[in-house]
Amino acid sequence: MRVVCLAGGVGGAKLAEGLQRGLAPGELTVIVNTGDDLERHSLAICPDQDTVMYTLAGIAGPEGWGLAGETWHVMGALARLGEGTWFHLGDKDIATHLYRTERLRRGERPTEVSLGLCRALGISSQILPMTDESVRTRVRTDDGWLDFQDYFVRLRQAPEVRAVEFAGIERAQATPEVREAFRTADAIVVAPSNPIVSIGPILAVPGIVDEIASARARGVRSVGVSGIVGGKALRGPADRMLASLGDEATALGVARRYAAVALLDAFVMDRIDEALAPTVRALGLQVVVTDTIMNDAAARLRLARDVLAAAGPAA
Ligand code: FO1
Repeated sequence: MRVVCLAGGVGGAKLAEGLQRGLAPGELTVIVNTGDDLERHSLAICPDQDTVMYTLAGIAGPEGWGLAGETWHVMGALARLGEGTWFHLGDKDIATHLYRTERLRRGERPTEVSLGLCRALGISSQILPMTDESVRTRVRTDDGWLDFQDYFVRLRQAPEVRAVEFAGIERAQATPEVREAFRTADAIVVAPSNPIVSIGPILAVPGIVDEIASARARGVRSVGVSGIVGGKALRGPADRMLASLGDEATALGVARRYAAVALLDAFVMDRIDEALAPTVRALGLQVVVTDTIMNDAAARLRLARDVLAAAGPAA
């Protein structure tokens, strides 16, 4: 069963890891958000791609991003030189950014670099950037526009978000690899990532929504998972962002966003939100109510199996 999973950072990576374990090697393709990408210390950094990559390789750090067993000597040395070190890059993680930056400078496409990293780390799944063109998520706060990582890491998501833009999106294109993944998919999964700044940029890449619509027209089922549980984001600022952008900060608010772009056949939400199920069903979605909190490897695999069951022909 070939599965295409759309994902952002930590939450998406956990479900992707469950899917990878529930599928045969090579059956999973993860399309990752690149709107969070940035350049720091002259290095090309792709946080969501790397979070998914390290998680699928079983080497992710304790916070879910970065690497396990890190040391921070380079950051310490940069701080002594007076450089800003608010974006923490571990010593081993820096090797990934050196590898990527070098290959991009030589003219490789971001997709080729990502596939090279997956091979080097022995990952059986493919991780594809949503596009090879540069797209940068920016958020408008009461103090003006901010680059995404300025808002997310440096300011710890404290400001209210009044608007979001994906700079460069109009010049972006779905890559041949992304198109091929949708054309050969048996199921599409939308991970429990932030619907606005993780899944939003992927859906905004010209061509991607059309590929999803074509896949669904040939009978491929598309299943989304809510990252809002009991009115709270499992991680990050999705709940506050939904509210400040005028949506309901619940699983229903997430379902409404996806229903507005006719993205899904089925929606998976937590047992705690069961009372919202009839309203979500009224949007035309099949609803699966289950445990969605992925605290350990067993929970990731269990949720992945529920999602795959909802995506299967018998659902
Ligand atoms: N998140 C943080 O909260 N603080 C950091 O210093 C930080 C550094 C970092 C370095 C490399 C990387 O791949 C990810 C990193 N992240 C960090 C996570 C990341 O920026 C966010 O979780 C995502 O962009 C949101 O999906």
